[in-house]
Amino acid sequence: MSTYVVGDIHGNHQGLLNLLSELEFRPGRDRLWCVGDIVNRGPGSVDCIQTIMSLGNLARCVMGNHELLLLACAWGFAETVPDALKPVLTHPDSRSMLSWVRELPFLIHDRRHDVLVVHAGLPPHWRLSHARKQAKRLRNIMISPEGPEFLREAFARSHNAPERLHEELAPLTDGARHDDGPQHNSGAPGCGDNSPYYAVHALTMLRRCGPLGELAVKRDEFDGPGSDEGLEPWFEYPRPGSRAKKTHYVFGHWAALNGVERRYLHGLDTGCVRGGSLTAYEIEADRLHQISCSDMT
Ligand SMILES: [Mn+2]
Repeated sequence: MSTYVVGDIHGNHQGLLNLLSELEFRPGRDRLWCVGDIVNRGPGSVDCIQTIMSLGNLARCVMGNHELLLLACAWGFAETVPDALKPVLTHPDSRSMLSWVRELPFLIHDRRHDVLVVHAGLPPHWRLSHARKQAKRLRNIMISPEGPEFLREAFARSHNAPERLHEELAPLTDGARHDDGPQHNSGAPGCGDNSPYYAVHALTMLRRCGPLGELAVKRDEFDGPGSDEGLEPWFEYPRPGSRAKKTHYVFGHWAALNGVERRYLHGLDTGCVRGGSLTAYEIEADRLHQISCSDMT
């Protein structure tokens, strides 16, 4: 059995099929994990979801910001509904696809190989145990009746008022040691590290940040190299408790980097929907696979 973690697919279903064929992927034996953003942009969002769902328990996917956008569209509070997501919303099987998306975890940790999969990143000051706790809590909120209201508020903070995002979500310096309560305090200002709004932003949107997870003020600046003074990519900082541990971090979301490959760091977004390539990390073999998508756009 092999486990392949696939980078941001973004509705490029043909790319996914080509990659699976290149990997000689064996449904029913091999495992397919995804870093999220399987939908939107490309024309094959429905097919991508259905192909991955069809693998049953051998497929796992973490929540990406575009999966959250899909839910926001379905729940009626997205500012605009992207054309590429409309076929999911109007499909006869839309209900089962949307409930599958709603239940996606925000983080996967394979203890056996010590591989952690997240869509965007982990704030540098979070211990792995804290990240796991935050991710679990987010998933519990999302599948609860409060899920839509939570996401609406998360979008409002993250998208509409970035200056508030910065003020309200700047984490407390000792935040990583907080014990999390069972409820989320929606509407509570300044809740720092215990804010699920900070956590959802970090796990699904983070690129550059400060050493204590401070976020950039303007969203538009997240992507540009060197545009956030004093802010480094989240993975450049030392992480507490990680000196002796050799956790492999696998992430997507940052196509502008065109992939990151270091000993314990695997950035898999290589822009497959924009004519780049689609990349997979094979966990057991600790190696990358890549196919070109340049003839598919
Ligand atoms: Mn993304």
